[in-house]
Amino acid sequence: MQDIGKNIVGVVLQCNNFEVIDLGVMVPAERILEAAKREKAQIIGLSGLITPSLDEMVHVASEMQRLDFDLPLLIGGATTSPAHTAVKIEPNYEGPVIYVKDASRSVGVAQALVQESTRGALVEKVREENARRRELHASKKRLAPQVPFARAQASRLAVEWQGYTPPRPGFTGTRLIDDVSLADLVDYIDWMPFFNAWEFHGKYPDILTDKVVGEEASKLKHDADAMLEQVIREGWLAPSAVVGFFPANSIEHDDIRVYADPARKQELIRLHHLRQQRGKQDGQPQLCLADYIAPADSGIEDYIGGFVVSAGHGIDQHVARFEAGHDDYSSIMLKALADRFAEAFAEYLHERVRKDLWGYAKDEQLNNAELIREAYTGIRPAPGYPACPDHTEKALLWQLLDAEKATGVSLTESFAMLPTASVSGFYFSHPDAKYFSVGKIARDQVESYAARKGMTIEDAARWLAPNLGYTPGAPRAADAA
Ligand code: B12
Repeated sequence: MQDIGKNIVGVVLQCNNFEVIDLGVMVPAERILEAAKREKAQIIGLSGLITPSLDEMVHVASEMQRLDFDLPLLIGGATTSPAHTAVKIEPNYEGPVIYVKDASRSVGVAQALVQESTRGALVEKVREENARRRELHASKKRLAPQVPFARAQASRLAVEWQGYTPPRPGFTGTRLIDDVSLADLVDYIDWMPFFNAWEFHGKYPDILTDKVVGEEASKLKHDADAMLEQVIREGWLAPSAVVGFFPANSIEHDDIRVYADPARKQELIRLHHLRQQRGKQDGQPQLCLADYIAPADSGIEDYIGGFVVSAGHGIDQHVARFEAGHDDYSSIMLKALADRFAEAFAEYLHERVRKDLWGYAKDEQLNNAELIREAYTGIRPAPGYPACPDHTEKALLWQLLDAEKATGVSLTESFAMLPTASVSGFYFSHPDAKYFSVGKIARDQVESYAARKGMTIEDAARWLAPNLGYTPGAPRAADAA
């Protein structure tokens, strides 16, 4: 698995005379700590792209404590945060635990840590900051009242179902999408995240003419275009995708029953969703994705879709080639392009779904900028994103689409997808469907969710950790009300 953030930090540190030993991704704590001892490391760094890695970081910290390590532990990556580092990781390890926001800052931090004269002051400062964050965190929870789950369900989105006929997809079941080439996807690329990966911030294409960084950004784009052209010409990456549509209805407000048969007699799979519980102004609904699917008792025949796309097949051999030649720039460039192709594929396929495969927006005419602005009907939320933050639902999506067999994309134990340059999600067609963030949820919803999923409450709380509006294990009376 290729995590660009981690690669970039490695390269930046190497450029500043640090020797970096990159152990790869999803490396068990045991191997990390063995390697640190063997190589006489001065610092251990962990990178986390999706939420399940956050838990693993806590585990690594506890193991460092158990095995009497005293090395500094650096924490970085897209889902990590100063708060998580201070509240969840540091309490498990007496050595220094330091959150580093981006690659450029990692150099100053690493330099300060390896020098006796500066180490003490930095460690002291970070300890104080972490303690302050923990205090802030503890006080904040009491300021975030949540609506009881039953009340949140009662104030769900009031969709006018009577008189509404959900669009019927062009087919039900799954379909392999094997007629798409990389060249078809180029126009769907959103370039801004590509520039973000290289630490350029602003808007695309304005960034190319920016007074300060324009020249550098243009050079980067020029190199990207050259590699893009070669990747397409020589077929370095093999796109693969599967899409499926199924008869479905929401049940008990928050779950979605997917039927095995058009007569809707037999349940194939039940998908579970989470509902917003934050207090809102009168009349504002507490949203849940299941609100966008007609309830079973309405008698209305609704549908849900799902997809998995990947642009990562074939990448490993080229990355290995670049790495063997110590060409980190090309290696990171290729990974960044593969990620762009994966996102572009998701965008392309969604358009094809709207216009043809599901076919509810046959006359839609949107350009790339409008696509990026999501000015279309219906949504494609991805498990792990804010509207459906539970990564474990990917297991059900995979089952529904027989996704591994169809696309070669597999799920790791922590529900990361391999190859990395892959995106998966659900399709909702209802015109009211919007992206939203579930945000913090209360204990009553986690209990209900665990029961609905057949999980223990502890397991559900662990997977939903970033969304918990209470401290698991603390007395119920301490929950915000
Ligand atoms: C690009 C991107 C992707 C790419 C892949 C990225 C990759 N290869 O690394 C693609 C399109 C494939 C993708 C897919 C998915 N993504 Co995504 N993705 C992003 C996005 C937009 C940017 C991440 C990125 O590459 N940034 C650029 C790099 C350079 O930055 P970085 O990782 O933060 O690293 C920097 C620093 O953090 C730091 N750093 C990093 N590591 C370390 C380590 C140390 C020791 C130090 C000191 C510093 C450090 O230095 C780096 C350089 O400055 C983020 C949102 C965001 N804005 O962060 C979502 C995000 C990471 N994705 C997310 C999700 C959910 C997914 C999917 C699960 C969605 C899905 N169901 O399909 C999949 C998972 C893919 C998989 N293989 O499992 C969520 C994760 C949230 C969560 N709760 O888990 C995010 C945060 C979006 C969101 N707001 O919800 N994604």
